[in-house]
Amino acid sequence: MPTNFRLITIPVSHYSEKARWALDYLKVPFQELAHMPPFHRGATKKYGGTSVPVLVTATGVATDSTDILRYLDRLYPEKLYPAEPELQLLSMELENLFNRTLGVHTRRWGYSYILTPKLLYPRWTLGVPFWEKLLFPVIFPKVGSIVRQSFDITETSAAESYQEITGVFDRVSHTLSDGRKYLLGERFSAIDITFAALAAPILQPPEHHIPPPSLELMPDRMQVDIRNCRATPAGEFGLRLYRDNRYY
Ligand SMILES: N[C@@H](CCC(=O)N[C@@H](CS)C(=O)NCC(=O)O)C(=O)O
Repeated sequence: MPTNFRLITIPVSHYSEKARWALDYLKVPFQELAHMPPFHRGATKKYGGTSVPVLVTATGVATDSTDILRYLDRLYPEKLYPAEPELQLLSMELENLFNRTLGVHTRRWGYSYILTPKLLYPRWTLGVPFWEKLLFPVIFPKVGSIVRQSFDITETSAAESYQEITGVFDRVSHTLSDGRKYLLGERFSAIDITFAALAAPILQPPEHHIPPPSLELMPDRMQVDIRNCRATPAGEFGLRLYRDNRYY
């Protein structure tokens, strides 16, 4: 069994949270190496990664959150992915939908509201080296504008991304409408982790490792979107997963 697991993250990154959750769930001891943008680039580059999370072990490196979950699934007896052929299709369809649509749009929606030094500081600096923290005020103007550009943050981006998010939530609510406990049936899986971790920016679960501020401190429209998403069956499900299945 490889030892010395290290997970390179950006504290607020929900794809990092997906990998962190899988490691915690499997009770794998690991060291988190959190970095503030753009310093994550230096940390990931030497392992061939361009984004976070990156998992480094004594025997290998995984530079994508889904690759990390698949790697852990191969390594440990407790299974994250279903073995049943009849579940493979739904598993793949939902995983792709969450990775490619939900994660992309919860991030764009979130950054549309929180791209201010005050709101971003705790989300980018929790657990990072102290000298990165010190540099936050210096790098924020430049990195903030790169984030604005690369995620296409505009006057209308929050509303556009909210539409995409509600489309995914509808799909999840529909899947759960037959009374199943988890997305693939009665057993908790990587697909549940992927949904809840990537939905976390718009659900703001109290159990998240970055404790959410009270809703009243958030911009008004952001509060409305969070309350609306929380009230859906998919939203209640994501919050329940954090309450019942997010072990630290
Ligand atoms: N497909 C990747 C996506 C990861 C991703 O988008 N990570 C973002 C943080 S949430 C990131 O590293 N952004 C900074 C960058 O790309 O330099 C995965 O699932 O690991």
